[in-house]
Amino acid sequence: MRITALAGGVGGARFLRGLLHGMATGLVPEADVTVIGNTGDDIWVHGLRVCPDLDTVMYTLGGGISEERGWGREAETFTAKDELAAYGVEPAWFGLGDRDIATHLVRTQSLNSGYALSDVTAALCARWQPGVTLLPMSDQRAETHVIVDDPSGACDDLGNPMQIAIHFQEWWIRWRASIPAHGFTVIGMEDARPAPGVLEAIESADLILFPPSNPIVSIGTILQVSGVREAIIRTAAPVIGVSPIIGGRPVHGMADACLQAVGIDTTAEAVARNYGSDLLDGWLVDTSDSDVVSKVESLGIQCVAVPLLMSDLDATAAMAARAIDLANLTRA
Ligand code: FO1
Repeated sequence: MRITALAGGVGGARFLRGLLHGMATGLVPEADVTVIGNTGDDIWVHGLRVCPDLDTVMYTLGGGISEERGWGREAETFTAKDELAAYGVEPAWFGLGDRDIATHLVRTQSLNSGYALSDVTAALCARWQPGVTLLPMSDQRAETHVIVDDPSGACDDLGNPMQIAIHFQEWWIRWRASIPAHGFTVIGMEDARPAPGVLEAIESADLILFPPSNPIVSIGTILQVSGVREAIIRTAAPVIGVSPIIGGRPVHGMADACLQAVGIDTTAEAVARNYGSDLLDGWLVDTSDSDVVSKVESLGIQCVAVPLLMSDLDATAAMAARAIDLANLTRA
């Protein structure tokens, strides 16, 4: 069986770890898994190319992730970051870990030598052996920016706050998504093409999964890459999503801030509606949201309420098993 998953950072990576655990324990049938990773979060920092969502998937599945943070390396130190701050070098707000720097050095040198991001990602994965084929959504640079009121308080001559675009990482890390976002724009998306293997992974899949990643800035960004949404709509394979919202709250990260920015309610139903029945065949919601099952089904998306808290590997594997059950149901 071939499974293709679109994934962002922490939530998506942890779900995929559960999926692989389910395969290892027989709870889930064996499958070749391809992950299409979001690269909209990527950023140049101190001359290094950082790919947060690709690295989070690679480290989480490869056993190098910091469980405490959900990103970056375990047993990490931040000596270089402190030294940079001592020089007054910006951005001081970006947490560049000493071990993590090795990944960015290898990536940056390879990119500067002319290798494509997809080649570099494959080379990095040769070390980490994540157990999946990890593809960037695109080899072209496409970086999510957030439209915010200028944090300096600058206003136009009518007294309205000036709006500026800041890099997603600055909004996410420096401001903790606390300054209201008026929207997102992925700079470079117009020239971004699916990376080699991306469309093939969608077209050859027996099952397509949307893990509980951020539906706007992670999976939503991947869907903006030309041809990706159309390929998913065209495929005969079931497309099953897992709600990242439980009981009106995001499980990881600050998806609520992203949903509010684009005028989508922070509910399991609203996220399913936003994806739409042209994309989704099935949608898993948490048992605490079982009241939305009929509303989601009225959208033409089959819906099941199951425990969605990824409290441990077995619980997450059980979620993956229910996603596969739902896929079989939608095939019927
Ligand atoms: N997230 C933070 O909240 N603070 C950080 O300083 C930070 C640094 C960082 C460095 C490398 C990396 O791969 C991820 C990092 N993240 C940090 C997480 C990252 O901002 C988010 O995980 C994704 O961009 C959103 O999924």
